[in-house]
Order: sequence, then structure tokens, then C-alpha cells
Amino acid sequence: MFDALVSFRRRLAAGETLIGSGVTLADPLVSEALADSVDYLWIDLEHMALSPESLRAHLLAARSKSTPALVRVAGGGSAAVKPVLDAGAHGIVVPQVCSVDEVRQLVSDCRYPPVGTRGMGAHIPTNYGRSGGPPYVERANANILACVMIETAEALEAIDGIVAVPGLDVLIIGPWDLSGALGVLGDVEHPRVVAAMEKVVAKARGAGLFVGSGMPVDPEFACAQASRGVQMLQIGGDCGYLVRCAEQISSTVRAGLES
Ligand code: 3PY
Ligand code: MG
Repeated sequence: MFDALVSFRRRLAAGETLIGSGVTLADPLVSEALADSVDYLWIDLEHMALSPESLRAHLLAARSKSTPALVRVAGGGSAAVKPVLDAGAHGIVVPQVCSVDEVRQLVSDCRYPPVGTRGMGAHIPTNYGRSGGPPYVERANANILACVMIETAEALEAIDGIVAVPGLDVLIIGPWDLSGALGVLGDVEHPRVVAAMEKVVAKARGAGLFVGSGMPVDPEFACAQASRGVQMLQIGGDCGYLVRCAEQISSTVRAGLES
């Protein structure tokens, strides 16, 4: 399951900007249908409570398309992270972190000993136990993406310590929560928010980390984030695409009917 991740990391390291789609609807066909349009999937357990069966089926669909699937968990901690990794996630995104300790915890939860504290026993990532030996452990430790979202005032404050956590791979900007944390909820182009996002990009890049951003369906904002140096653009997701496309098509047809 790591080949897709190896090439994903290689493309990021080469400086490519990659796009991902959010997934919130239960049916795994959503992941299968979206995979060919994007470079990665972002399965969202923060804002949608998918069942374990649905999560596993999405991850199966992602594997069938050789598309890396990051899972944004609702919150950190081993109990949240372990079953998601063992279900075959290629990376974990923890939202709303506030402290260096939370970041250390995530990295530790994502890596097997001696590097971290991830428990042995994964079935799916080891091809159901067929390949669970040292080469698997090495590949898992080298490739699983540990990602934290920078979207709180506390995380901004602690950014130097956060980027220095060994084993952290990606900082992901949460522009909307960040705007709320800076007192201008929803105004993601406010100079204070832009300055904070630029700081996150600079700190991430200075520490050799990849940097991403979440967002709703908003192509202009995606391009603005790319121009600020964001390399992983999660350009909205399934619900947003459905509604936006439905609104456009229905209003075009209604306009045609009236003319
Ligand atoms: C935010 O903007 O707060 C996000 O979490 C986007 O994913
Ligand atoms: Mg957020």
C-alpha cells in the first residue's frame, strides 16, 4: 500500500503542487469516482462521522486507484489514530492542535518502535499478516504522513516548537478556523490571516516540512494559496462539488427555459 505514498512524497519533494478532494459521504464509490481527478483523497472524520465500515471501504477504493488517502480524525490521541492507520490510511491529519506535545503524540502514534509507539497488529496494511515483518515496519515508518493543522492561536504561537518535532511531515493551514482564531471569522483574505498563513508556510518550508491547506470549493482561493507556497491543496470535497454543480446546471437550464 505504500507505493502510492512513495510517489506522492517524491512529487512533493520535487516541488510539485498537488490537489486533493475531501470525502464526507458514506458511499465508497465517492472515493472511487473522485480519485482519478485528484492526487490524493482527504477523508474527513472531523466534520462527518463516517462508520468504521465506510472508512475501510473508502480506503479500499483509494487503494484500488493507487491514490493516497489522508484521514482527518476528529481529534488526536492513540485511540483515534490507531484504528484509522490500521484500516489503511496513508496519513493522519489532526485538526486544531494547540501544543507541541500534541504534535509529538501524533508522530509517536504514527510510527512503530523504536521511533514511536504505534502498536503492532495491523491486518490491512500488512496484506492481512502476509507481510508484517521488519520491511513493512520500515516502510510504514518511512512513509505514513503525520500532518497537523495550524488553525489556532496557540499553534501559531508555538509554531517554532511544532516545526522542530522530529518526524512531523506536513503543516496544513485551516484558513477558516485560523480567521476565527484571529478575530475575523470567515475573512480569509484579511491581512492578519494572510500574514499568519505566510508565516506558517515560511516556518514549514524553513524546517523542510511540506505545507498544505484545507478549503471549501473555491478555485481562486486555491490558486492564491498555491502562490503563497502551499503545495497540498485540498480543493473542497464531495458535498461542495455536488451542490455547486447542481446549482450551476439548474440555473443554466432555468435561464434557458425562460429565454
Ligand atoms: C479550516 O479552514 O478551518 C479547515 O479546517 C479547512 O479544512
Ligand atoms: Mg478547521
